[in-house]
Amino acid sequence: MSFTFKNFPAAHDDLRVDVLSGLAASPKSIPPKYFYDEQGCRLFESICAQPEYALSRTEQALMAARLPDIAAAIGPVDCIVEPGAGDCIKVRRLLDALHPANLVVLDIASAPLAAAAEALSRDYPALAVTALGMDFVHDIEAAAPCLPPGRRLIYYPGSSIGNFPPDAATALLARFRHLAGTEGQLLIGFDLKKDPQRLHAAYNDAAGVTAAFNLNLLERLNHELDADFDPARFRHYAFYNPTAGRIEMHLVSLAEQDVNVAGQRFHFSLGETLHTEHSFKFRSDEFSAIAKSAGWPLKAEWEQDGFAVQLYG
Ligand code: AVI
Repeated sequence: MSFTFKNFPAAHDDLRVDVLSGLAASPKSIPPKYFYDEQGCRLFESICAQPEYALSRTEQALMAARLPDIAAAIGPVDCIVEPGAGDCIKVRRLLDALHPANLVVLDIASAPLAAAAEALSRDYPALAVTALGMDFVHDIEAAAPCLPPGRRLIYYPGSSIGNFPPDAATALLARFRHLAGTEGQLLIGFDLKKDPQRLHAAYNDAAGVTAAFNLNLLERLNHELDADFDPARFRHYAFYNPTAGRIEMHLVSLAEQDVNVAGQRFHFSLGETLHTEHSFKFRSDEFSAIAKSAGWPLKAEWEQDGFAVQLYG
């Protein structure tokens, strides 16, 4: 068993700077990556178990059903690289099918990543596992020296790409292209455009878990930035914007109110929204055009019940 962990201090992940500038902007916004404190990670897991939010279940069902085809299309690989690997569970299916010699997992939440990757390395004694705690969106170049030579597969499941605006998504895919090297491939999962009612329900589950996930951001700011948000004076507001092809999540102010954050005061008008997330949905041809502009030619694709997995390289 071989396990290596390296932590890269997050130069671009300053909660205080991002939140203060987002609250000073008009309209107000906070980047969605800040949802994922410990409680946010727990709530996201719970979202994935809600009947209305089929995205993760559908992707895993597709991967299970089509794994032999997917593995055959990928062919032999020496190294799987998973940015945003989190609990390192999804990649196990690919390890079992592809038997690479190396796995490199990256995540900004370095402590949980290290624990999950070390546990995984115990279950795969022949695999060399490297865990890199880093903000891969900005600092992915730092991962390059940690990758072994040979055929690399970048694995980016879960429709995480949908949480980036189109320009940022293209830029991230281009960085993946560079990291993968000349023989590299990309296996990516994303949510497809579908009946807006289904999309609306997925982000407005009856049990209120997505609402709790959204409002937890305010609790996080109260704890970590000495803020005084009253979550009862904000409401979760998520809807599908068909023109932009995305779910928009906001927190709506239910009152005229002032809030203090890290020693600065911000005014919210009644009905004003704090924008917290975009979740873009794609047609498969739309997505392959974006990937192509980032240097990735499409090799194969699979679809199931409103979700797509595409292979590039
Ligand atoms: C992580 N990401 C793909 C989720 C999504 O669907 O955009 C985050 C999420 N937000 C609300 N529910 C789930």
